[in-house]
Amino acid sequence: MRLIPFALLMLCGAIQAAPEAVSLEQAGVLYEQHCQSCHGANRLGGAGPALLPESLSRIKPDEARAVIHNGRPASQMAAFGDRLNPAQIDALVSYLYQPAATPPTWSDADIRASQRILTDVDTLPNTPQHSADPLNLFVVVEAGNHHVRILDGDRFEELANFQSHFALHGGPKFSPDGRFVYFASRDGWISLYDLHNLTMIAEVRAGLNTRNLAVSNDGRWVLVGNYLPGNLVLLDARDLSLVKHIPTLGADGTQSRVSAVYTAPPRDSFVVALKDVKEAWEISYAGEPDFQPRRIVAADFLDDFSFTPDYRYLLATSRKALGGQVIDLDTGKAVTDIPLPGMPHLGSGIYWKRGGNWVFATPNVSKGLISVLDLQSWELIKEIPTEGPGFFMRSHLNSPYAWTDVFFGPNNDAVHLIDKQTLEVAHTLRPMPGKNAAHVEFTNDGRYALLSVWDTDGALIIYDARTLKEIKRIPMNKPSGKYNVGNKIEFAEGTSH
Ligand code: DHE
Repeated sequence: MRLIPFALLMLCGAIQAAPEAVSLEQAGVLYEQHCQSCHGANRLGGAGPALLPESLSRIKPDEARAVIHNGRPASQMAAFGDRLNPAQIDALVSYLYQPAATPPTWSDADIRASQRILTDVDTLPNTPQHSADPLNLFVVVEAGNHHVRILDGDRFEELANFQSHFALHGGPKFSPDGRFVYFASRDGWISLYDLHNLTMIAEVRAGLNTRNLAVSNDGRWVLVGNYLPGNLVLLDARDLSLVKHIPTLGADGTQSRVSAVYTAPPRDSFVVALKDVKEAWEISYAGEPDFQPRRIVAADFLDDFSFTPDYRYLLATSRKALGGQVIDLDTGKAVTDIPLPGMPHLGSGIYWKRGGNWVFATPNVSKGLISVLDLQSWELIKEIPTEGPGFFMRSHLNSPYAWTDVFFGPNNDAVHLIDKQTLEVAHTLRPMPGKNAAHVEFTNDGRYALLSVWDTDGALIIYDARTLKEIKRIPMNKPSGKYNVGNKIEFAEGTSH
């Protein structure tokens, strides 16, 4: 046997230790070996979330690298740092951010095959099987561990706590009687939960990347707006079975993603904003609907939007010029541009009566100010400076204050309470100094306000909405949105749509 000199062995070791560049093709093989069993063939998702560029748009590559290396606490995502070298992890991250070689599809057959009926709703009692007021329940999304908690809004005690699909986003929506709640996850899963019986009824994957959903105010239909594939998916609200998908093609045939879809109760219609063509759609569900969209030509591409209290006008975020635009849903005409220069988060905008007039206020995600508009003249009447850009805003008919967070920047532990008449910041709370305070919702009578401290060691904090005294603190892992059943089904003043 030929002996290999010791120095040569050492050199071989050094060469082996230095990770070689890994091609994207090799990374694809690594994906199949290590990731596919959880994240699905073609990265479409499975027990773990989808890993398409659209699904990863909110995660920076460095974070993705760290998650592959270290795993994700409180989840099934294992650490791969001992099995994959840094070059392999880098290549895997690059691979995940690449569009799939064959563009992913999600057909009607895929939607139908994904539907699961978990409980036969016809076998369940149709009265609340708990002692809490069904119109004062709270649905709380605990984003840090992908759970949902149902709270009794009188005693602030937990009635149920269950796992959700990965990354619920947007407000859950309710059946008109408040019995059923519908959730959408970013990965396109729609879930139907029975609040009377505290049990899950059905789920279906309506798309690969979803924006949000709306429920018709007659309780019959669920309309889901998707980014991937860009379309609308209409479901039967009883069991989430597919009725049909509605392609979102502009008048010139251009395929578009959906920015958002909401219900406009007095109009018996869904209103849809399209992201890639300059159109808003109104889809009536009155009578025996054919769900043919009525096209409204917009002055610009539309992002998120809100309504005036009578649902006649739509206030939409516009990417150009002044930042906002108003569309008259009756005439189908663009009315005016509105000066909203700070990237308004209009879905979080709220309205109230100031003196005798309706005003509308919205946080802005790129500037630390609240824009307040007069809804009669469309004039910007005030820009209220805040300690940083905000995301959410809430009030209640019985509250003198509009509560708004400072979601971004070093002061994200602050929450401002704006006096709805003087339009001045009346109070600033710091519920847990150094931790992000965000998103408020009121009890149905407006007496208490529930606030999230959006942190792994966070909490849901309940305030007396008048004295601002803390009533209770419930520890939670990144509680995000919370939704009061009564406020939601009444489409109450001060809450989101
Ligand atoms: Fe949201 C609502 C869009 C990022 C948490 N968000 C909405 C809605 C839209 C929207 C259109 C209204 C849907 C509804 O309620 O039916 N959100 C967007 C974005 O375009 C944006 C900026 C980028 C994106 O990647 O989607 C964005 N949103 C976020 C977050 O980073 C947040 C803070 C954390 C998360 O969960 O992703 C977030 N969005 C929320 C919440 C609501 C929401 C909690 C519901 C608010 C409510 O009170 O109704």
